[in-house]
Amino acid sequence: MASDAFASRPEHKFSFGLWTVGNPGRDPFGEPVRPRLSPVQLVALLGEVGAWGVNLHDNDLVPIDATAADRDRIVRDFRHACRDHGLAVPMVTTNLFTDPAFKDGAFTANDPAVRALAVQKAMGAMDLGAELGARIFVMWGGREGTETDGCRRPDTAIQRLREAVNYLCEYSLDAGYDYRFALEAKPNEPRSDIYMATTGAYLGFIATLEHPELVGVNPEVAHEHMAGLNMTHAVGQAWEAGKLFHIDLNDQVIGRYDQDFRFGAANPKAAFWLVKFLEEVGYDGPRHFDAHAYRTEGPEGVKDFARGCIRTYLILKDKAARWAADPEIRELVAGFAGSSQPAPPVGRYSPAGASAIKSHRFDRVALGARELFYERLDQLTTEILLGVR
Ligand code: GCO
Ligand code: MN
Ligand code: MN
Repeated sequence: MASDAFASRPEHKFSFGLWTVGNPGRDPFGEPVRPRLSPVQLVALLGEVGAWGVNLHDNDLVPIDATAADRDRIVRDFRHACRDHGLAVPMVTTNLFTDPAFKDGAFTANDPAVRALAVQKAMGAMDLGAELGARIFVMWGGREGTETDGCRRPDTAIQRLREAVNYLCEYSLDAGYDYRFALEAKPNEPRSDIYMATTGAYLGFIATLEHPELVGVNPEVAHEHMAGLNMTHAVGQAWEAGKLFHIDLNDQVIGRYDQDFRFGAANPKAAFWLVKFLEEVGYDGPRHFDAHAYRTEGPEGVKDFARGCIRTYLILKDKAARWAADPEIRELVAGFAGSSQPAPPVGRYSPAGASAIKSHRFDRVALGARELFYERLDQLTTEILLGVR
């Protein structure tokens, strides 16, 4: 039965943030449209829709001004709820964007006291996550950016960011937390321009850290699409570098405001290539949905949204298996996979190999004349996605 075929199982590792299903539908033009659910209620909701994990910012769970006693009570209730509904807490993060103290950035802010506060808050979030069993710490620098570049030099910002990430890596080691840090890029919103606009920018930055082995990336579909980029290519580079520590699945029309749509809602074909890639390479980290329901929805619509994310992922996974098994597609792929004429391999450089390549006589005209049939391939893909194949 179709409903069973696309039911979520723990090994799929589908997770949601408290802030996603808990989003009350406020936007820059309008007030909340849904009642705010408590973390314990949200855990119950996630259990009901079949999620495996729940992620959180420190302040999604513990209010920024909570007393130590309040904190402990809230965390205890939350842990019990997670246990009762069978949910893991795979990832935590820290909110360094809501409080006015961070209006000029957190780790990159000009004021050293703000930078120290940000580090303090991040260490507190790491303590909280460790208590909940989280092993992944996401860092999204929502306020790490500018409206006017007169405020600081961009290289200074990067140096400050490096200092903070190095510091937090040391803290994780010192405390025995065993975190893997996943850095999340976004080109803009809420700042006009955010430093580290793309996943590729972070991959370059990671190589400059003191503990690059602890640090990877958290690519997000919507963030790459906001920049007009190809998410699957970004994920491919991260994967190939051994840096795909986490992933934020959602959707977004290219060129629009930060939409955070249900996974696959805007660009199902792009979502298909992404799922196909993740499944082919055997990515086994959390499949985290960082999205929220339309503002037209109430509590039931939020569940429709969450179930839709999961279902679309599993439908696309099924389509990817169909794609790989399709005889016509297999034949096309076999046709372009191999060499059309004898040629020395490139491989690793050697003087003998180089002279073999230099002296080889290629039939360049035949190479240019080779027909590839990608039109046919893409049409077959489209037909699989449209359900007629
Ligand atoms: C956004 C981001 C955030 C982060 C979250 C975890 O566009 O607001 O995607 O949702 O993923 O703060 O760090
Ligand atoms: Mn986002
Ligand atoms: Mn995100």
